[in-house]
Amino acid sequence: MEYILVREQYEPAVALIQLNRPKELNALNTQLMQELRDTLQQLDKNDSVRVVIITGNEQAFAAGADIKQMSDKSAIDMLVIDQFSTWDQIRRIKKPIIAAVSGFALGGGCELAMMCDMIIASETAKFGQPEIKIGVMPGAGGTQRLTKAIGKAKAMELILTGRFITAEEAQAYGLVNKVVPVEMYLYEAAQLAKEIAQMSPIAAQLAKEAVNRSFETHLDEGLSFERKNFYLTFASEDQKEGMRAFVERRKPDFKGK
Ligand code: DAK
Repeated sequence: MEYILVREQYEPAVALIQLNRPKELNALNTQLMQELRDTLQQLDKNDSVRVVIITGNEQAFAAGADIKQMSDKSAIDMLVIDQFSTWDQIRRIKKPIIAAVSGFALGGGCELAMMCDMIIASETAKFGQPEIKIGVMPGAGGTQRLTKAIGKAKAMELILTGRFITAEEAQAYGLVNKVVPVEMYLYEAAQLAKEIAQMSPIAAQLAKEAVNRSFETHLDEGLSFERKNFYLTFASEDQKEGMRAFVERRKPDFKGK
């Protein structure tokens, strides 16, 4: 791996992926995205990992897709390169993913953060979809996910002006879960990850899938999908253990079975 660093047991059952192109503010080139996809797919299959954190560095989560790599491409070049398949594969990761964001989360960087399940931000984080300033528009879900997250008026403003919002604004609009001082954002993300890692990984996976369905389908279909996955949790030993532990007033010991 050239552009990402991986710590498989950053905390017990919590893996950390660090985007690592600091000189380019973690601009997401094709290779970085492929490395990220491959790593996430491996961690998804690794039973000793239950939650993944994706982070950058203090200066940048990611300042967008690599503009230098894209700048001279034609529409057909972009079609043939088909970067969407990599992004789609990342979207299908089953384990919970937390983005720990400091500094710039712009364009594809903001879209990557929004593809994660939750965002913990440092006070210095800046979010935006500035693609319009370079003559394009969001291409990896920004028009959809930002609109669902913060509503039409604000999403339209950010996407049509390319303005950035601060971490505090992002929290007020519902884009991020929590804002903390810069020395704390990774710690805070790890605390959240550790809490989730104690839950049944089966229930967590099914619940993540069902929450995501609410974005992707109409309510009727989402509810029936949620119901089916809810029933399916009852096929797991973890459901028995979890409910039994509650009744017996002790901590559950989830085995992922
Ligand atoms: N791409 C390539 N290099 C970048 C970059 C980017 N997005 N952002 C920054 N860099 C590089 C700079 O070129 C500079 O490199 P050198 O010139 O030193 O070699 C270095 O990082 C430091 O940047 P600055 O010198 O500009 O630093 P400043 O602090 O002055 O400014 C900034 C920071 C973040 C405001 C500025 O760098 C900036 O505006 N960056 C571009 C932000 C942006 O427009 N982002 C959106 C890019 S378009 C797709 C999936 C996704 C996408 C498209 C398709 N498919 C699946 C098909 C997404 C598209 C985008 O994200």
